[in-house]
Amino acid sequence: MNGLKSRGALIVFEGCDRSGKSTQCKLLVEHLRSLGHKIEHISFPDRTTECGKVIDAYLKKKIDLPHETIHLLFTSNRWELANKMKQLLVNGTTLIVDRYSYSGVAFSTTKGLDLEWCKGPETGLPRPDRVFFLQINPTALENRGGFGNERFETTDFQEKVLKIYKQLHDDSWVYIDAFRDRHVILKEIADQTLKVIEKCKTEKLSTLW
Ligand code: DGP
Repeated sequence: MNGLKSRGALIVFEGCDRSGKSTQCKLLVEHLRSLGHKIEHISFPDRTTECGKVIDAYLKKKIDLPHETIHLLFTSNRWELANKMKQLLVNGTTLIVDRYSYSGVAFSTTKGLDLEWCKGPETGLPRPDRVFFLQINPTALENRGGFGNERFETTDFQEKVLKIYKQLHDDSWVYIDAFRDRHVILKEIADQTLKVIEKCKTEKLSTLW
């Protein structure tokens, strides 16, 4: 050891709505805990915080807000949890996070905001050690069920979001074919996550972007 305390890994799941992110997060959390790892599961947006309650009302179409305002609220929602995330990471807990800044930028850019402007307020948030991007053809999403009445839950919108996501990938990203059996997907993701956890132990946490 070089004197650094082992830190946890920041693992993020991204992908279009209904691509299976929440299911894979849950399965991965259970799997890693069963192996004895210290794991916390976080989902964005976290609808329980002060910003989260407004976001929830917006997504359920109870209120309307300018694109810029809701963008900044989604970002603030991540900042509300940023200190807690850093503390957990430096204390050796691995975080499995369902959506992150990439969703923030992809959804707002799809609505017409400038991509670089959208990235601005995300600057300084902890940088993921690995992003698993669950790939599925948005037209196949319609058959998965669960497309409800919330904002953005249309195939047309999701196809546009997908194009922006692809502009955001960096070397932390891995594309996962999400149109397979959930346990096959889990095995691929879990094998990679275990390697990332090992590699991060002695690496300093960095920040976006
Ligand atoms: P979810 O709870 O993961 O189903 O997300 C709810 C919806 O909000 C979904 O359509 C994706 C969208 N969303 C998630 N994060 C963000 C964000 O940071 N910014 C924007 N504009 N939309 C987001």
